[in-house]
Amino acid sequence: VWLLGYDLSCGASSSIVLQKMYGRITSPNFPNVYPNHKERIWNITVPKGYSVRIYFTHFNLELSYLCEYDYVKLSSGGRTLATLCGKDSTDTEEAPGNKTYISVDNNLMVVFRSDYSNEKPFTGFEAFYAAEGKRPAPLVDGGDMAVVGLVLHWAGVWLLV
Ligand SMILES: [Ca+2]
Repeated sequence: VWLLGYDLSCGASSSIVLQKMYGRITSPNFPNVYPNHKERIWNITVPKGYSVRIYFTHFNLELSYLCEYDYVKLSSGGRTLATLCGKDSTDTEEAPGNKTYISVDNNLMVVFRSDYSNEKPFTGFEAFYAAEGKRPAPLVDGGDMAVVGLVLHWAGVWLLV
């Protein structure tokens, strides 16, 4: 938790707060080559009771041992869900491929970081995220509201009668 707060305050100028139910994020300059020495932080927050699911439609970062150079890091609930780099997973590095990742609470932090050089040009990433509820909240809530309205209406009619 302390680390999360630290990251947020340090990267405040480059931190992007996202509060929509779904969206798209990409590396800087996507679909073109991403710049060196860049850090970008997205803070995705959805309503309480929901989780954030994210998947990658494009992923091409510089591969380095344990993703030390360039990476995309997914964090939630004060812990790292994944540190991603390269194009395909190896024995020691993970690339997302078709995998989806889900937050442990209603917040997902995505950090993109590139170091000072690239051996080749790399195009970075494109990802889509969406809120995922344990219950279909909008429909149920809407239904409840309609029921409440109906009861009030009946009460109104009853009062008039
Ligand atoms: Ca690099």
